Amino acid sequence: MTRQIWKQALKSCSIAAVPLPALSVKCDVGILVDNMRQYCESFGLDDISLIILASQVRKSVVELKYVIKSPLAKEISKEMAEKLLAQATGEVTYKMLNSFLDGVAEDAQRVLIKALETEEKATPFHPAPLLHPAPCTPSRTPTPCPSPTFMALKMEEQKFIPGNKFAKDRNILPGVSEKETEDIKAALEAGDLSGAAYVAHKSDELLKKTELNIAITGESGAGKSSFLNALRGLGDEDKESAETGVVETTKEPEPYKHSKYPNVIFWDLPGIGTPHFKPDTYLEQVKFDRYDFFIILASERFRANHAKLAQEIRRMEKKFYFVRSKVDFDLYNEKRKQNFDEERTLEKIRNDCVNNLSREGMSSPQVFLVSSREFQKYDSPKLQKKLLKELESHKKHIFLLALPNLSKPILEKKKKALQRQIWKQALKSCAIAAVPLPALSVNCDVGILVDNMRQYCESFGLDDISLNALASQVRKPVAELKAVIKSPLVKDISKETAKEQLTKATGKGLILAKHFISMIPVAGTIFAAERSFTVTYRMLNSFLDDVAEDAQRVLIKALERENK
Ligand SMILES: Nc1nc2c(ncn2[C@@H]2O[C@H](COP(=O)(O)OP(=O)(O)OP(=O)(O)O)[C@@H](O)[C@H]2O)c(=O)[nH]1
Ligand SMILES: [Mg+2]
Repeated sequence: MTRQIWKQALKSCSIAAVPLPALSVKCDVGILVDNMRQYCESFGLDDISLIILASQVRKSVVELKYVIKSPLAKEISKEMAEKLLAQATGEVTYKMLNSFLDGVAEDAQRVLIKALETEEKATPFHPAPLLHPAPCTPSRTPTPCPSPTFMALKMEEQKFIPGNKFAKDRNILPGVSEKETEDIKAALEAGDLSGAAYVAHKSDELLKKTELNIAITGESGAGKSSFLNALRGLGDEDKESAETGVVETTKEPEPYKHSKYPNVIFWDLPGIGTPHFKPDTYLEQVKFDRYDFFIILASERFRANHAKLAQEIRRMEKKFYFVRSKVDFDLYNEKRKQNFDEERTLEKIRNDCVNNLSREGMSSPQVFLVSSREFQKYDSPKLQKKLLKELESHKKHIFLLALPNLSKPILEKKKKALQRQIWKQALKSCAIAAVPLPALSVNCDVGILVDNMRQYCESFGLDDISLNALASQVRKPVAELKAVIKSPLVKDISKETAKEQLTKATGKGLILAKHFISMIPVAGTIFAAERSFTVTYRMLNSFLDDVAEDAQRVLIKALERENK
């Protein structure tokens, strides 16, 4: 029955609606009366049903009627419906506070992210050559370079499940201990953004501990495993190297540690587009979303699979380098042509990659031309330097990507707790010392709204004191943090601001109601219909609640035994 209320409310507000000036509501009270009666009857609260019930349980009808709080079906009149409508006001204020609270919660999220993100600057890491084997020198099977966590997981899983070898779930912050995660959560719960930032911003430590998983992906045979070996300074025949071959070789993602930074892990992925790894299932099979950064490797032509991989990475808001492999092979083939020019050929390949990626919507794609056979030539030195230089910012990026996973549920929870109080506040504002705001057709005490708006801001840490503390914590000008806040700041919240917010809420309500009202002829203005819709909807809803409770009480009363 609840599901039908909106239809009935609409019917009452549109067809043959009559203005009720005292309530600023237009509706057909007759339709409401019919519905109220129908609710009573369908719950057995009409005279006939009550007489039958009374005789069934051998009690007097009067005794049963005594526990009914709603009017009986035959007593329901137009006057009674109007009285209940008058009780169902306060809806516009309710919406306004709700949407304002949404804005504040989003602001808190943005401020925290802004506070923690850093400009890209020279790396504090000291670039070291990658060209020597990793200190960890594992055997080729089963896992080339297992870290303790990988080993633990490896032992757990006898059977290979692709992508299952990750050390931890990505729902917790990378590089942050459990204790630190709890501290961040507690600070967020207390609306202490600067406290949360303090823990998260001890970033030197954090960055050392943050694990960066770099996936090397591309089509089968593109030279991914060979490229990884070259990057680690190994030949294809070395004991610790990844297996390479002329047929499909890598059948599951394998981790290999960075030679200098153990928390940087390269993942040699199987190739996309073979019968084992069809394009449609590849991303899921290799658990593509679990890697932090990507190197797409392509030999020969730019293909649809490369576009698919690039698009997916962009969709995840992650980054990649595009490596065009086996350029030695291309040059060898081109050499046979009479007007061969090595530089021009390389430029042609590079431009082709950049153009194809740009066509896919990638802005300033990073393209490197390499040969694993002649790894010191072409763009490999540039690629290695760039990778080392950007390690910190890649790590920071994954930290910021993970942060909302932690903070969102907490801020949501906080918001919900405040939300539960809104109806009381809306009522207070509409009842005690309410003042008419003719321009909005709303009666309320704007002062109460102002108090609430300020309280929301403060409890989310968006007041001046908290913002200053946060700014000094993260060493950024407070203006930079304030720039991302869309709601008014605490000190700027005035009665005027509250009125502006009320106006916005009225607008929002109209859009929602228009959707329904557009389906049937509307009497009067859309605004009046929308307002009437919400008010009558509420009234019918609470009336139905009462009737349902009454029915419950009657039934209990009918069945209970008197203690004689
Ligand atoms: N000429 C030349 N050949 C290369 C280069 N890189 C790889 N190859 C050869 O290409 C073939 C495939 O190389 P892999 O490294 O196994 O390719 P992959 O992408 O790992 O293949 P899958 O594991 O099947 O996905 C091997 O025969 C390599 O020797 C290169 O830079 N130049
Ligand atoms: Mg391979």
